[in-house]
This record gives sequence, structure tokens and C-alpha cells, in this order.
Amino acid sequence: MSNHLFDAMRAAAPGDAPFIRIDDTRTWTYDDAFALSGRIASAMDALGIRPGDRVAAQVEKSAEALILYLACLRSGAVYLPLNTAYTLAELDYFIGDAEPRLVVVAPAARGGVETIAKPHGAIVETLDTDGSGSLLDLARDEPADFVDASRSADDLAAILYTSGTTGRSKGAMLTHGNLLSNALTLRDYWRVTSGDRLIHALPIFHTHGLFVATNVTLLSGASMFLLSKFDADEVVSLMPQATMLMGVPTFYVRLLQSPRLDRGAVASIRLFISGSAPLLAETHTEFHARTGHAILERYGMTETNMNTSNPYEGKRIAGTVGFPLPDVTVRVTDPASGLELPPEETGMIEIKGPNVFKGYWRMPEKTAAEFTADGFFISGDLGKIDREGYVHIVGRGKDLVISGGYNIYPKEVEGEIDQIEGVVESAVIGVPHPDFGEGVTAIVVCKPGAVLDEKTIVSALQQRLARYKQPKRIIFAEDLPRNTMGKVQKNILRQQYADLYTRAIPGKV
Ligand code: MLC
Ligand code: AMP
Repeated sequence: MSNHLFDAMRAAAPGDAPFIRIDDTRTWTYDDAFALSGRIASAMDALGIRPGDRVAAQVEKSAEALILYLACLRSGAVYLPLNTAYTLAELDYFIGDAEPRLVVVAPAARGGVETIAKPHGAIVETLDTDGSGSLLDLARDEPADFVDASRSADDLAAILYTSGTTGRSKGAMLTHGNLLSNALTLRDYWRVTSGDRLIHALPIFHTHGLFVATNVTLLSGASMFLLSKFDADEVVSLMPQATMLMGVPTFYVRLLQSPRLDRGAVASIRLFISGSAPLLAETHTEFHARTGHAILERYGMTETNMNTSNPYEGKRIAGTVGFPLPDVTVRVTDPASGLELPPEETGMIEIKGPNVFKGYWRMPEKTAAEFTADGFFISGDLGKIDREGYVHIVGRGKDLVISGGYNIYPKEVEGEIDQIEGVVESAVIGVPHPDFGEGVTAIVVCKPGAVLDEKTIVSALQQRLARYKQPKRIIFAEDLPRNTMGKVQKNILRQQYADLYTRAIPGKV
């Protein structure tokens, strides 16, 4: 029997070499990690989890949580990681839509999650950051030598939900083949080897931290410092022991604020990588001046894994996302005609390759709508390819805000605000934010006589939306600017409030 992705991880694993460095005293070798993944897979088997079943996890980052992902690959289950910031209301939708057989949550969340998971027939088990919880209790006495489920390249490995500009979130179905092909490509493109030591400070419920960082580490037999979250001071302290860092632009903005970041601190680092959101050219330049390193920027999406990367050798150009990766075809088309545009002309970025997902979970029409007739995925990003072949992202055709590397779909936030008593309508936009890149901002129109302030709106959103989706500022207006078709002109609002977060407003950002 063969298991497409996990077999490759097993083949690359250097046995008793370090895999996860948890803290100064605890390091798990590949053997340790694989043994635990076998025990968890055995425990899931005993719970009745079968290949193709979804296993959802909303757990804080820990070595055990990462091993749960490996256990799912081995058991043939489809891993469904969920942002720890999601509220119960948000979780309810994902569980109803994906119908997981097992949901793993923090012990404190068990009661609440059971009330929404049980009606869908899901089992709920727990996992805490220290490895305690009912899941590992079940795994403790199980055999480590689990017989991996047979999985082909086309079988699902994971479903990651991405919000949409219209309607509810869509589950992007990623296959074993998608994940393996992309991780091998990145490993070779970035020259990752078993000698590398990655600082892993990203969350593990998104493509960046789960697939790019983790799969690339595993497939090169490298090791990682697993940090529970990003902390600039901790990252600078670890740099002398590490060779790589992967981060969103906010990481680099915050690192530059550390007076300890200098050439000495980065002496052992081979590669700094940025992605998930645009890296400002000024951040790139400042980082280079301070450390001597040109941050390597790459471009990806949940649906496609990674598409382009600046070169390992050769010019890493600030403000570009580099070249299409080997095996990945990137083209730019005229959004109106669909025809391919020549270099330097801006249009819709479209992608084809083994990295591109299988479709949206149980949404065949939405899937079909996102692909061209000749099989390219329509990214929703606007860009151009210059004469040297570098891809530039110049805007978004989709109404999306990216804050600190998290996507926020204005429509979802507007929908929640508009339900608040006294609100007529709202427009949610992203405007430049010095820390998060873009700050979620709401412009709200109230009914005459309604008494609403920022606090009332934020507290009404508290139970409905994850914290990172909630507006950092709420502005009250008489009305919203509209074009002749009646459509809200968000570009005007973005211009009007462009310096909202860059003007110093004490205690406001
Ligand atoms: C936290 N907050 C955020 C936020 N993160 N608000 C907006 N945007 C964010 N990204 C909230 C907190 O809840 C808190 O609210 C307040 O802002 C300040 O928190 P903080 O302590 O400063 O934030 P921190 O916990 O340090 O997190 C910031 C961060 C984190 C940038 C380190 O957001 C992060 O790790 N982002 C990475 C996201 C990521 O991995 N994206 C990849 C997607 S995959 P309060 O009110 O409680 O104070 C993808 C494909 C690809 O896009 O190409 O990779
Ligand atoms: P997600 O749906 O969370 O996977 O986010 C994917 C989106 O993030 C892409 O469609 C882009 O809009 C954006 N993105 C990812 N990497 C970059 C980058 N390097 N520069 C600009 N935008 C990026």
C-alpha cells in the first residue's frame, strides 16, 4: 500500500535527527514524531475514523497539534484545520458544511463545541498545548507502528476554508499530489536541506505555516524551532541557532523595530522568506540595509499553494513576487475578453499546475466559475509579468482585505454590522496600517436618531466574528459614496481614509 504524501515524508526523514525543537530542553526527533503520529492514527482508527473522513482541529499551536496533521495523512483522513480565533458561530458553519467525523479542540472549548458538533454526528476530543487532553489519553497505549492508509496523488489530504467575496466560506480541497508536488518544488527552489533549521513562528491552520513551512521541512529532513506564536524578541534570540525564517510582512516590520536586529544577529541565517501579503518595498530595503539580506518574496494562495518566487540565486526584486515556480504556469489575461496579455500589461493572474486544488468542497458550480475553459484557476489578483519574467501583483480584483497575513472579506463583516439595530448600511475597507499592512475599517451609516458608537458596534461583533476580522476603527458617516449604478465606491473611501492609521492617534491602532 502506498500513501502518496506520507511515504515521501518517511523516505526523507533522517531517523533520530532532530525534527521539532520545542524549547531548550525538549527536542523531538523524526522517530519520536512519527511514533506519536502512528499512535494518534491508531487511536483515530479505534474511534472509527476511516480514509476520506474529515478530522477538524481548532487547537493552539503545539508539537502535538502538528503531529495530528501527520496522523491524519497516515490514516487517510482529510485534515481540516481551523483558525483558533474563530467564534462558535463561525465554527458552526464549518462543522455543518464539512461534516467532520472527529473534531479536536482545546479542553476548555469542549462543552461549547459539543453542542454544535454532536447534532452533526461528530465525535469531540481534546488536545491542550502541553499535550494533555483526551486525544493523547486515547493514543498513549496504542501501537506506534500504524499501517498507513493507501492514498493516491488524487486523494484529499486537507480542506482549508477560504472566505468568498459572495456567499459563505468555501472549503478548498487539497490533494496529496498538490501538497507533495509544491513542497518538493519549494524545497529545491529554496535549496532547503537536512542542515537547515527553520524558525517556525506562523500559525499552523493556514497554507503558509502548515504546508509551506512544515511540509518543506519534512521533505528535506530539516528541523524547526516551533514557536507558539510570533514574538520579535524571541525570534531574534533564536536567529544564531537557525538558518531560515518564513513569515508574513508584519514579522519583518516588527523585526525591524528590534534594536537587536543587526548583521551579527543574522550571521547564521541563510534565507528570509516573506509571503501571504504584499511586502512593502521600503521594508525590503530597510531589512537589506540592516542585515545584508534581501528578503525572498513569494506568492501563493490557499487554493494553489505557492505559485511564484523570487530566485534563490539572482535578483530578488522588491515589489515583485518573482518567477512562476517550475511546473506552474502563470499568465495574465484581460478580465473582459479572457485573452492573454503581453508582458507589462496588467490583468487577471491565472494559474495552472499540479499545485492547483481539486475544487471547493461540495460546490461544483463555484469551482467551475473559478476556472477558465482551458483549466486555469482565476486567482482574483491583478498583476503583470514584466519583460524579465518577474510577476508583479498590482491589485485585487476581489474585494478582500489582508491584515497581518489573514484574509478578511468585507462582505462578511458588512453583513454582521448591517444586522445591528440602528444601522442602515456599512462599507468595510482596508487602509494602510503600519503593523498589519492593511487595517480593517468600517464606515457605518446609522438610522436617524440611532445612538451608536464604536464600542457598541465592536461589542455586537464580539460573539460573531474572529477578533482579526473586527474593524480596528469604525467611522460614522451620513451616507456612502455611490456610482451611477448605485455601487458603493470603496476606492473613494480608501482614498479618504488612507492616512487613518498612519496619522498618530494615541491608543487607537
Ligand atoms: C492578531 N490580531 C490581528 C491580527 N492578528 N488583527 C488584525 N490582523 C491580524 N493579523 C488582533 C489580536 O487579536 C489583538 O486583538 C490585536 O490584533 C493585537 O494583537 P497582537 O498581539 O499584536 O497580534 P499577534 O498575536 O502578535 O499576531 C499578529 C501576527 C499574526 C501578524 C503575528 O496575525 C500572524 O501570525 N499572522 C500570520 C497569518 C498567516 O499565517 N497567514 C498565512 C495565510 S496562507 P486584541 O483586541 O485582543 O488586542 C496564505 C497563502 C500564502 O495567505 O501565500 O501564504
Ligand atoms: P489566502 O486566501 O489566505 O490563501 O490568500 C491568498 C491571497 O494572498 C492571494 O490571492 C494574494 O492576494 C495574497 N498574497 C499572497 N502572497 C502575496 C504576496 N507575496 N504579495 C501580495 N499578495 C499576496
